[in-house]
Amino acid sequence: AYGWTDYYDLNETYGYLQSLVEEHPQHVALYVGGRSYEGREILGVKLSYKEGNPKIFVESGIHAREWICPALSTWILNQLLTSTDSDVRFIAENFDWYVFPSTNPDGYQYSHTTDRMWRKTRTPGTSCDGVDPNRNWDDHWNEGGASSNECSEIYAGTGPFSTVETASLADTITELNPTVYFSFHSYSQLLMVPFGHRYEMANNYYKLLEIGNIAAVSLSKRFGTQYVVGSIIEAIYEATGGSMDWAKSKLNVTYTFEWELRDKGNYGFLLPADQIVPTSEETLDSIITILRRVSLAL
Ligand code: 0X9
Ligand code: ZN
Repeated sequence: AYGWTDYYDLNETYGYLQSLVEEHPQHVALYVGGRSYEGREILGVKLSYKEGNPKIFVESGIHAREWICPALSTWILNQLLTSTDSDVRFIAENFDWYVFPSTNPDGYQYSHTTDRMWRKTRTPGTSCDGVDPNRNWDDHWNEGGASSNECSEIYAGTGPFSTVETASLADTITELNPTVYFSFHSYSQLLMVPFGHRYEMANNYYKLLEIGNIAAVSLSKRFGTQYVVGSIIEAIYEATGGSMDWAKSKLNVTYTFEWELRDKGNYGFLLPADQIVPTSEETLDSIITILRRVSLAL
Protein backbone atom coordinates (compact mmCIF):
# COMPACT_ATOMS: atom_id res chain seq x y z
CA ALA A 1 0.00 0.00 0.00
CA TYR A 2 1.05 3.58 -0.65
CA GLY A 3 2.71 5.39 2.26
CA TRP A 4 5.60 7.67 3.18
CA THR A 5 8.27 5.28 4.43
CA ASP A 6 9.25 4.46 0.87
CA TYR A 7 9.36 6.09 -2.56
CA TYR A 8 6.78 5.05 -5.15
CA ASP A 9 6.81 5.01 -8.93
CA LEU A 10 4.48 6.90 -11.24
CA ASN A 11 1.67 4.34 -11.41
CA GLU A 12 1.66 3.92 -7.65
CA THR A 13 1.59 7.69 -7.21
CA TYR A 14 -1.26 8.09 -9.68
CA GLY A 15 -3.04 5.15 -8.02
CA TYR A 16 -2.83 7.03 -4.74
CA LEU A 17 -4.43 10.12 -6.30
CA GLN A 18 -7.22 7.88 -7.58
CA SER A 19 -7.71 6.42 -4.10
CA LEU A 20 -8.08 9.93 -2.67
CA VAL A 21 -10.96 10.59 -5.04
CA GLU A 22 -12.61 7.34 -3.98
CA GLU A 23 -12.20 8.10 -0.28
CA HIS A 24 -13.06 11.81 -0.42
CA PRO A 25 -15.33 12.26 -3.42
CA GLN A 26 -16.90 15.48 -2.07
CA HIS A 27 -13.52 17.20 -1.75
CA VAL A 28 -11.18 15.66 -4.33
CA ALA A 29 -11.38 15.24 -8.08
CA LEU A 30 -8.76 14.14 -10.55
CA TYR A 31 -7.43 16.95 -12.72
CA VAL A 32 -5.34 16.42 -15.83
CA GLY A 33 -2.75 19.19 -15.93
CA GLY A 34 -1.10 18.29 -19.18
CA ARG A 35 0.50 15.43 -21.01
CA SER A 36 3.93 14.02 -21.67
CA TYR A 37 5.90 13.24 -24.80
CA GLU A 38 5.31 9.52 -24.31
CA GLY A 39 1.59 10.14 -23.91
CA ARG A 40 1.20 9.96 -20.15
CA GLU A 41 -1.13 12.27 -18.31
CA ILE A 42 0.31 14.89 -15.99
CA LEU A 43 -2.16 13.88 -13.34
CA GLY A 44 -3.12 15.93 -10.34
CA VAL A 45 -6.04 16.56 -8.09
CA LYS A 46 -8.25 19.48 -7.29
CA LEU A 47 -8.93 19.64 -3.57
CA SER A 48 -11.71 22.00 -2.55
CA TYR A 49 -13.98 22.44 0.46
CA LYS A 50 -16.02 25.40 -0.75
CA GLU A 51 -16.62 27.67 -3.67
CA GLY A 52 -14.86 30.97 -4.29
CA ASN A 53 -11.51 30.13 -2.69
CA PRO A 54 -8.27 31.53 -4.10
CA LYS A 55 -6.37 28.91 -6.08
CA ILE A 56 -3.00 27.38 -5.33
CA PHE A 57 -1.09 25.64 -8.11
CA VAL A 58 1.45 23.09 -6.87
CA GLU A 59 4.03 22.06 -9.47
CA SER A 60 6.11 19.23 -8.08
CA GLY A 61 8.61 16.76 -9.45
CA ILE A 62 9.36 18.59 -12.70
CA HIS A 63 12.89 17.16 -12.39
CA ALA A 64 12.70 13.37 -12.52
CA ARG A 65 15.33 12.38 -9.97
CA GLU A 66 14.05 14.71 -7.24
CA TRP A 67 12.01 11.93 -5.69
CA ILE A 68 11.26 13.74 -2.44
CA CYS A 69 8.96 16.09 -4.37
CA PRO A 70 6.16 13.68 -5.40
CA ALA A 71 6.38 12.00 -1.99
CA LEU A 72 6.02 15.32 -0.17
CA SER A 73 3.12 16.38 -2.40
CA THR A 74 1.04 13.30 -1.64
CA TRP A 75 1.91 13.57 2.06
CA ILE A 76 0.59 17.13 2.05
CA LEU A 77 -2.58 16.06 0.23
CA ASN A 78 -3.15 13.43 2.91
CA GLN A 79 -2.68 16.06 5.63
CA LEU A 80 -5.05 18.49 3.94
CA LEU A 81 -7.70 15.77 3.90
CA THR A 82 -7.19 14.10 7.27
CA SER A 83 -5.40 16.41 9.70
CA THR A 84 -7.39 17.87 12.60
CA ASP A 85 -4.76 20.56 13.27
CA SER A 86 -6.45 23.97 13.07
CA ASP A 87 -3.76 25.52 10.86
CA VAL A 88 -3.92 22.64 8.41
CA ARG A 89 -7.73 22.76 8.39
CA PHE A 90 -7.52 26.49 7.70
CA ILE A 91 -5.30 26.17 4.64
CA ALA A 92 -7.20 23.12 3.39
CA GLU A 93 -10.59 24.76 3.58
CA ASN A 94 -9.78 28.31 2.56
CA PHE A 95 -7.87 27.61 -0.65
CA ASP A 96 -8.58 25.47 -3.68
CA TRP A 97 -5.55 23.25 -4.24
CA TYR A 98 -4.44 22.00 -7.65
CA VAL A 99 -1.65 19.60 -6.84
CA PHE A 100 0.50 17.88 -9.49
CA PRO A 101 2.95 15.56 -7.72
CA SER A 102 4.85 14.46 -10.83
CA THR A 103 4.90 17.06 -13.63
CA ASN A 104 7.51 15.12 -15.63
CA PRO A 105 5.92 11.66 -15.70
CA ASP A 106 8.11 10.14 -18.46
CA GLY A 107 11.27 11.25 -16.72
CA TYR A 108 10.03 10.13 -13.31
CA GLN A 109 9.19 6.66 -14.60
CA TYR A 110 12.57 6.48 -16.39
CA SER A 111 14.32 7.38 -13.14
CA HIS A 112 12.63 4.35 -11.57
CA THR A 113 13.22 1.86 -14.36
CA THR A 114 16.47 2.83 -16.06
CA ASP A 115 18.49 5.75 -14.70
CA ARG A 116 17.99 6.90 -11.12
CA MET A 117 19.81 10.17 -11.85
CA TRP A 118 17.66 11.18 -14.86
CA ARG A 119 16.59 14.83 -14.66
CA LYS A 120 15.02 15.91 -17.94
CA THR A 121 11.97 14.88 -19.96
CA ARG A 122 12.23 11.93 -22.37
CA THR A 123 11.69 14.06 -25.48
CA PRO A 124 13.96 12.45 -28.08
CA GLY A 125 16.90 14.33 -29.54
CA THR A 126 19.47 13.54 -32.22
CA SER A 127 22.49 12.79 -30.07
CA CYS A 128 20.96 12.98 -26.60
CA ASP A 129 17.42 12.77 -25.27
CA GLY A 130 15.50 15.02 -22.94
CA VAL A 131 14.75 18.69 -22.40
CA ASP A 132 15.20 20.41 -19.05
CA PRO A 133 11.56 21.20 -18.23
CA ASN A 134 12.69 24.01 -15.95
CA ARG A 135 14.47 25.81 -18.82
CA ASN A 136 11.78 25.47 -21.48
CA TRP A 137 9.20 28.05 -20.37
CA ASP A 138 8.51 31.16 -22.37
CA ASP A 139 10.26 33.72 -20.19
CA HIS A 140 13.72 34.95 -21.17
CA TRP A 141 14.11 31.56 -22.81
CA ASN A 142 17.73 30.39 -23.14
CA GLU A 143 19.17 33.76 -22.15
CA GLY A 144 21.53 32.40 -19.50
CA GLY A 145 21.99 29.51 -17.10
CA ALA A 146 20.57 27.26 -19.82
CA SER A 147 22.08 25.43 -22.79
CA SER A 148 21.47 24.87 -26.50
CA ASN A 149 23.36 21.59 -26.30
CA GLU A 150 20.99 18.62 -26.40
CA CYS A 151 23.31 16.64 -24.19
CA SER A 152 23.35 19.24 -21.43
CA GLU A 153 21.40 18.65 -18.22
CA ILE A 154 20.09 22.21 -18.63
CA TYR A 155 19.13 21.88 -22.31
CA ALA A 156 16.49 24.55 -23.00
CA GLY A 157 14.91 22.74 -25.96
CA THR A 158 14.50 23.96 -29.53
CA GLY A 159 12.35 26.93 -28.49
CA PRO A 160 10.05 28.16 -25.74
CA PHE A 161 7.53 25.44 -24.88
CA SER A 162 9.07 23.08 -27.43
CA THR A 163 8.24 20.11 -25.24
CA VAL A 164 4.64 19.19 -24.59
CA GLU A 165 4.98 18.87 -20.81
CA THR A 166 5.70 22.57 -20.28
CA ALA A 167 3.36 23.73 -23.07
CA SER A 168 0.38 21.79 -21.75
CA LEU A 169 1.10 22.69 -18.13
CA ALA A 170 1.29 26.36 -19.11
CA ASP A 171 -2.13 26.11 -20.74
CA THR A 172 -3.58 24.60 -17.58
CA ILE A 173 -2.01 27.21 -15.32
CA THR A 174 -3.19 30.02 -17.59
CA GLU A 175 -6.72 28.66 -17.51
CA LEU A 176 -6.72 28.30 -13.72
CA ASN A 177 -5.14 31.71 -13.10
CA PRO A 178 -3.95 30.87 -9.57
CA THR A 179 -3.21 33.37 -6.79
CA VAL A 180 -0.42 31.20 -5.39
CA TYR A 181 2.24 29.18 -7.24
CA PHE A 182 4.38 26.64 -5.40
CA SER A 183 7.20 24.78 -7.11
CA PHE A 184 9.07 21.90 -5.44
CA HIS A 185 12.60 20.81 -6.27
CA SER A 186 15.47 19.24 -4.43
CA TYR A 187 18.06 19.67 -3.11
CA SER A 188 19.86 22.56 -1.28
CA GLN A 189 17.43 23.86 1.38
CA LEU A 190 16.50 27.09 -0.32
CA LEU A 191 13.27 29.02 -0.44
CA MET A 192 13.29 31.10 -3.59
CA VAL A 193 11.24 33.87 -5.16
CA PRO A 194 11.52 35.25 -8.73
CA PHE A 195 13.62 35.89 -10.72
CA GLY A 196 16.35 33.68 -12.14
CA HIS A 197 17.12 35.58 -15.31
CA ARG A 198 18.94 38.57 -13.96
CA TYR A 199 19.16 40.90 -11.03
CA GLU A 200 15.68 42.15 -11.60
CA MET A 201 13.14 42.25 -8.83
CA ALA A 202 9.60 40.94 -8.93
CA ASN A 203 7.04 43.74 -8.50
CA ASN A 204 6.37 42.46 -4.96
CA TYR A 205 9.90 41.19 -4.28
CA TYR A 206 10.11 42.69 -0.77
CA LYS A 207 6.73 41.27 0.20
CA LEU A 208 7.70 37.81 -1.07
CA LEU A 209 11.05 38.00 0.66
CA GLU A 210 9.44 39.08 3.93
CA ILE A 211 6.98 36.20 3.78
CA GLY A 212 9.73 33.79 2.72
CA ASN A 213 11.93 34.79 5.63
CA ILE A 214 9.26 34.17 8.26
CA ALA A 215 8.34 30.92 6.49
CA ALA A 216 11.95 29.73 6.75
CA VAL A 217 11.89 30.49 10.48
CA SER A 218 8.72 28.39 10.85
CA LEU A 219 10.35 25.61 8.89
CA SER A 220 13.41 25.61 11.15
CA LYS A 221 11.44 25.39 14.39
CA ARG A 222 10.52 21.71 14.16
CA PHE A 223 13.91 20.08 13.52
CA GLY A 224 16.34 22.99 13.18
CA THR A 225 16.59 22.65 9.39
CA GLN A 226 18.14 25.82 7.97
CA TYR A 227 16.99 27.35 4.70
CA VAL A 228 18.44 30.25 2.75
CA VAL A 229 15.85 32.67 1.33
CA GLY A 230 16.28 34.86 -1.74
CA SER A 231 15.58 35.33 -5.39
CA ILE A 232 16.69 32.47 -7.63
CA ILE A 233 19.70 34.36 -8.92
CA GLU A 234 20.75 35.40 -5.39
CA ALA A 235 20.08 32.11 -3.66
CA ILE A 236 21.23 29.60 -6.27
CA TYR A 237 22.34 30.71 -9.74
CA GLU A 238 21.23 32.25 -13.00
CA ALA A 239 18.56 30.10 -14.68
CA THR A 240 16.26 31.26 -17.46
CA GLY A 241 13.08 29.76 -18.85
CA GLY A 242 11.97 28.46 -15.45
CA SER A 243 8.37 27.82 -14.52
CA MET A 244 8.10 30.20 -11.58
CA ASP A 245 9.62 33.10 -13.51
CA TRP A 246 7.04 32.47 -16.22
CA ALA A 247 4.20 32.33 -13.68
CA LYS A 248 5.31 35.63 -12.18
CA SER A 249 6.18 37.59 -15.30
CA LYS A 250 3.64 36.25 -17.80
CA LEU A 251 0.65 35.41 -15.57
CA ASN A 252 1.46 37.88 -12.82
CA VAL A 253 0.75 35.29 -10.12
CA THR A 254 0.96 37.24 -6.87
CA TYR A 255 2.53 34.72 -4.49
CA THR A 256 5.26 32.59 -6.06
CA PHE A 257 7.64 30.38 -4.07
CA GLU A 258 10.04 27.63 -5.04
CA TRP A 259 11.58 25.20 -2.56
CA GLU A 260 14.79 23.30 -2.93
CA LEU A 261 14.04 20.68 -0.27
CA ARG A 262 16.47 18.63 1.83
CA ASP A 263 19.26 18.03 2.07
CA LYS A 264 22.41 20.09 1.43
CA GLY A 265 24.25 17.39 -0.49
CA ASN A 266 25.00 14.64 1.99
CA TYR A 267 22.49 12.37 0.22
CA GLY A 268 21.40 14.92 -2.38
CA PHE A 269 18.83 13.53 -4.78
CA LEU A 270 19.08 10.16 -3.00
CA LEU A 271 17.44 11.42 0.16
CA PRO A 272 16.66 8.38 2.34
CA ALA A 273 12.98 7.52 2.55
CA ASP A 274 12.98 7.91 6.32
CA GLN A 275 13.36 11.65 5.68
CA ILE A 276 10.13 11.90 3.65
CA VAL A 277 7.94 12.54 6.69
CA PRO A 278 10.18 14.99 8.55
CA THR A 279 10.92 16.88 5.32
CA SER A 280 7.21 17.08 4.58
CA GLU A 281 6.31 18.14 8.13
CA GLU A 282 8.75 21.03 8.25
CA THR A 283 7.83 22.12 4.73
CA LEU A 284 4.15 22.15 5.63
CA ASP A 285 5.06 24.43 8.54
CA SER A 286 6.51 26.90 6.03
CA ILE A 287 3.47 26.55 3.76
CA ILE A 288 1.12 27.32 6.64
CA THR A 289 3.08 30.46 7.46
CA ILE A 290 2.99 31.60 3.85
CA LEU A 291 -0.73 30.96 3.44
CA ARG A 292 -1.64 32.60 6.75
CA ARG A 293 0.08 35.73 5.47
CA VAL A 294 -1.50 35.42 2.04
CA SER A 295 -4.99 35.13 3.44
CA LEU A 296 -4.45 38.19 5.66
CA ALA A 297 -3.46 40.16 2.57
CA LEU A 298 -6.33 38.99 0.34
O1 0X9 B 1 18.36 24.26 -11.88
C1 0X9 B 1 17.18 24.19 -11.56
O2 0X9 B 1 16.26 24.04 -12.35
C2 0X9 B 1 16.80 24.29 -10.08
N1 0X9 B 1 17.71 23.54 -9.28
S1 0X9 B 1 17.69 21.91 -9.38
O3 0X9 B 1 18.84 21.38 -8.65
N2 0X9 B 1 16.39 21.38 -8.62
O4 0X9 B 1 17.64 21.52 -10.75
C3 0X9 B 1 16.81 25.73 -9.66
C4 0X9 B 1 16.01 26.55 -10.59
C5 0X9 B 1 15.76 27.90 -10.19
N3 0X9 B 1 14.41 28.18 -10.51
C6 0X9 B 1 13.95 28.80 -11.63
N4 0X9 B 1 14.75 29.21 -12.56
N5 0X9 B 1 12.64 28.96 -11.73
ZN1 ZN C 1 14.94 20.55 -9.76
